[in-house]
Order: sequence, then C-alpha cells, then structure tokens
Amino acid sequence: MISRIDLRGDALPEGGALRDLLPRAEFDVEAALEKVRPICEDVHHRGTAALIEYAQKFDGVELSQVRVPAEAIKAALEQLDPAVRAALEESIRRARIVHRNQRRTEHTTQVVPGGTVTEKWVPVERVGLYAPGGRSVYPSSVVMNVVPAQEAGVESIALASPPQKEFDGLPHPTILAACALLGVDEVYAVGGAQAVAMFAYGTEDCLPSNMVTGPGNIWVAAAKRYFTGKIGIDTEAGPTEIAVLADSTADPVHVAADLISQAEHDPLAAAVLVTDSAELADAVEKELEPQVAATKHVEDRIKPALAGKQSAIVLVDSLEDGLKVVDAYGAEHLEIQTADAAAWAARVRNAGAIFVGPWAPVSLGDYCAGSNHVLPTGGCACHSSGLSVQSFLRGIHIVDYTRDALAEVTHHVVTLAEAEDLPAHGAALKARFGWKVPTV
Ligand code: HSO
Ligand code: ZN
Repeated sequence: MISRIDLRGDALPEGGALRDLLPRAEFDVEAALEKVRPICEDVHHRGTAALIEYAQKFDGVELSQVRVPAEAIKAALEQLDPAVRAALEESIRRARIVHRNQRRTEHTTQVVPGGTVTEKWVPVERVGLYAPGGRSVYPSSVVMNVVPAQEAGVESIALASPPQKEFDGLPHPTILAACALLGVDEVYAVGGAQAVAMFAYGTEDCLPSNMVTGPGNIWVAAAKRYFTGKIGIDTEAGPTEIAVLADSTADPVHVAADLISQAEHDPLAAAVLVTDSAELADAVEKELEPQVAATKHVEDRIKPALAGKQSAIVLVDSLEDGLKVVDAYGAEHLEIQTADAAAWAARVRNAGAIFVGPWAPVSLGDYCAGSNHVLPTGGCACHSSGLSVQSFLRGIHIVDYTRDALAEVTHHVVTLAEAEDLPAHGAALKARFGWKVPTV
C-alpha cells in the first residue's frame, strides 16, 4: 500500500541531493497555464457573459447572474445544521484569537537625531478569496482565508466558489453559511481559473481586487501563476502533504490514522512517515490496512494517495537524520511523534506548520487549533509561510529627515551615487544646499 525508502547505512546526502531522494507529487502547473490563459483573457474582454458561459461549460449550470443574492446567503445560515454551526463558530473564535495576535504595530526608529524611519502597516484594500467546490467543499477554508484578512483590516472582501448543480447554481450552502457567519456578503458563484480572472481584472459586477488568496485545483493554481506579478497572490496550493517524524515511542494507530487523514483529500495527496524505528514502520504499515478499509474515500483518493510515488515510509538511522530528512522535504504539515517532541519540533527549520506530540494531530489544525490551514506545499515551506494577517498587510516606510540630518549624510549619498554612475541622484541632494556638498 505504501512504498519504503531506506536511507539507513550510508551518510545522508546534503540539501538538494537529499531532497531528490524524497517522494513528491507531480503537479504540472505550467501545462495547465496554456489552457488557463485564454479563459482569463476571455473573462477580461467579455466579463460576466464569459463567466456565465464557463458555468455552463464546466459546472453544468445555467446562471442568469453570478453574484449570490443576500437572501440565499441568509437562507443557507438558517438551514445550517446547528452542530455544524457551533463547530464553525468555535473554529472562527479560535482562529480570531490567534490571528488577532498577529497584528503588527507601527514602529518608529530614530536613525540619527532628526532622522526617522517609521514602518506603518497598511492592509490591502480589496481581496478576492477562493473556496473550492466539487470534491473539496471546505467551509473551514473559508474561515482560514477570511479571518486573517479581516483581522488585518482588509475593508473589502469578496469570495468566489463554484456554482453547484444540485443547489440551483449557487455555491455549496455550507460555504454560504460560513460566509454569513463571518459577515462576508459579497459572494460569487464562479469557479476555477475564471474566478481568479474575475477578481484580477474585475467585471461589470465585481470590482477588481488587489490580491487573490485561497486553495483550489490545478486550474486555480495556474490562474494564480498567470496573475503573479500583476496582483498579490498567496502561495500556489498543491496537493496536501503530511510528514510524520516518529520514533519507537509513537503509537502506530495514531500515526496511521494521521497519514490517512490527509491522504483523504486527494489521490495526489502525500503521506510520508520518517522514522528511525523499523518496528514502528512495520506496525504502521500493518495498521494502515484495517484503518483504510474502515474509512470512506478509499478507492478514489486514499489508496492512490498512499500508493502513489509522493507517499512513502522513509527509514533513517537516527532521529538526527530524520530531522535532516524532514527539513529537506519541507512538508506542508509536520507531526513530531517522538519522545521529547517539543525539543525536536524546536529544531525543525522547514515546515508549513508543526504539530507537537500525540495530542496535536493535523486534523485539529485543519479545523479548530486556531492556527491557519492554508499552508505552503510542494517544498515551498522552505521559503514561504502559511496564510496570516501578515499576508494581507504591506509595511510602508515613512522617511522623515530634517535639513541638518540630511546635510550630515549628503557626502555619503553623493559618493555612493557617483560610484554607481548616477550623478543626478547626488545632485538631488546638492540642489538643496546651493549645489554643494555641505560640510558639517
Ligand atoms: N488539510 C487541508 C485543509 C483542510 N482539511 C480543509 C480539511 N478541510 C490543507 O491544509
Ligand atoms: Zn485536511
């Protein structure tokens, strides 16, 4: 069901070479880009008419408008199962506590007497959030996108989610109900690349956004790549990944359950166990069989995900080597199920989020830990973070110098400008002092 990679014996290779030995899904966004480009440009030129056509073509629904009426959002909340409502409210409450703490404060640094640099934090004005439909209807992802944007102070938040045939062309009712709970009233029944294009270019119904965030399938990822550099984009979301660093103290029942939990997302999802214990490896492998058999999305997602080349049990000589492996891998989610888990967790450099010890499974983080579940995948954890308040803020430097403070440093600026063959840069300062370098 799951392959093995045995890295015991020889010394581990370093960095990139080690990474090449580790499993990873192929997620060819470049190829999808070719298909996505004409869709985006069509939305640019024909606006809502194009969106309605794509809803018919890709989602099989006839829409007369793409904006979801306020009554439909209200009705979705009224019809929401009370237990789901209570759970979503708790998820929102916990996420708010954590994300509120991420707010940045303005900082003024006095560089020299009379010379200050203030960094002020300004929210992005308008963001478009994407919530997938189809296989992955995740109201929890609505929470994870909306809460940081709101806590950052974003004024204008719009959300798009694919129209669903069985709900009269509206997005899934739980998505709409989550919007209602979060106070998001601008919602569009638009899916895929066309939703990203709608947000990026704007249409007659939807103002353009400065930024688009949210997970999605390969078409959404390709559209985000298409607009990178034109608008703000969070990291491209690839298939979900879980890595578990475990030793002989780990409970194989927990480890197997956690690997399966993320394999449940997608046939391309990755489940990787890194362990120095061959006994644990055997026990987890044995445990996978009955647990997989007892769950739901077995044939279409879990089995292909576990059997795919992106998943493996990696055997190492020691936890020190295991640490090197998980750092080289840079998992979206990393669980540490070892003795002294907190100490090992503190040493990890590369992971989207780290889950410490036996009582912090990834599923907790997916819904109710307070942490964000929109996290970097595909090794991007080596350079990027998950979604946070910071994702929606810009730090702007405000430079304020007095005449004396400028005079004092002018000779340095003029020297550097000349060294770069940019004399007009120096002249901009000299112009203020009778075209001379002031002596102070
Ligand atoms: N594990 C997914 C998020 C999710 N799980 C949504 C359940 N619902 C990616 O972090
Ligand atoms: Zn999940």
